[in-house]
Amino acid sequence: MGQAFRKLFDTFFGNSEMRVVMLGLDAAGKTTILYKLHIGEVLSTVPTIGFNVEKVQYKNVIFTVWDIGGQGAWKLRPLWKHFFNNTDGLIYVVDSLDRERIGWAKEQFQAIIKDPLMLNAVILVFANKQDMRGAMTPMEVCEGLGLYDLKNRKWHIQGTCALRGDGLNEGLAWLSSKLKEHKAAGFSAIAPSF
Ligand SMILES: Nc1nc2c(ncn2[C@@H]2O[C@H](COP(=O)(O)OP(=O)(O)OP(=O)(O)O)[C@@H](O)[C@H]2O)c(=O)[nH]1
Ligand SMILES: [Mg+2]
Repeated sequence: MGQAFRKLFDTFFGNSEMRVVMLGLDAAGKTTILYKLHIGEVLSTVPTIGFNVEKVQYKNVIFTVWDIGGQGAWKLRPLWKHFFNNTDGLIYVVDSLDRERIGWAKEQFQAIIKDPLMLNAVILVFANKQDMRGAMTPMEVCEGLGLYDLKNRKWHIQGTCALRGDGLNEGLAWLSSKLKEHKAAGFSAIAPSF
C-alpha cells in the first residue's frame, strides 16, 4: 500500500511543492488514513489555537490534517483561513455511517470550499467506513454534501475503508493527476491577505 502510493507520487509530481489538506468531522477516519499511507512520520501538535494538527511530508508533498470538527473549532472559523494558505488539494473525509451528522458535515464542507483561499483547490471526498453495514453509499454522501451543485470545481468522490486501505490509492491517483493538470494550466493557490 505505502509502496504503491510512493510510486504514484514519484510518477505524478515533479519538484513543485504541493499542499494537501485533509479535513472532516471528528472520528471520520483522517488519522487512520494518514497512518495507512505510510508516507512518513506523522507529526502531531496541539497548538494553542485549540485544534489538533497532524503533518506528513513526502518529498515535495505536504499533507496537513486539522481536526476542526468540534464545536469549539467551529467558533474559531475566522482563523481557518490562515491555515488554508497555498492549498492545492482538499481531501474531505466523511464517516459514511454517521447519517445524523451529514448535515453538519455539509455545513462545514461548504464553508471550507467557499473560502477564497480554497477556490482553486481540487476536491477529493472520501466516503469512509464503507465496510460498515448501513453506511451511506458514496452517492448518498455526494448528495448529503451538496457536491452535485458545485459549479466550476474539480471534485471526485471515492468510497473507502481506511482500516483496510481500500480506495485510498484510487482516490489519490485521481487527486495527483488533477493537481498535475491544475499546475500545468497555471493555477496556483491564492496567497492569503493578512
Ligand atoms: N469500520 C471502520 N472504522 C474506521 C474506518 N476508518 C476509521 N475507523 C475508525 O474510526 C475511529 C476514528 O478514526 P480516526 O482516524 O481517529 O478519525 P479522525 O478523523 O482522525 O478523528 P479525530 O482525530 O477525532 O478528528 C477509529 O476507531 C478508527 O479505527 C473505516 O474505514 N472503517
Ligand atoms: Mg485524528
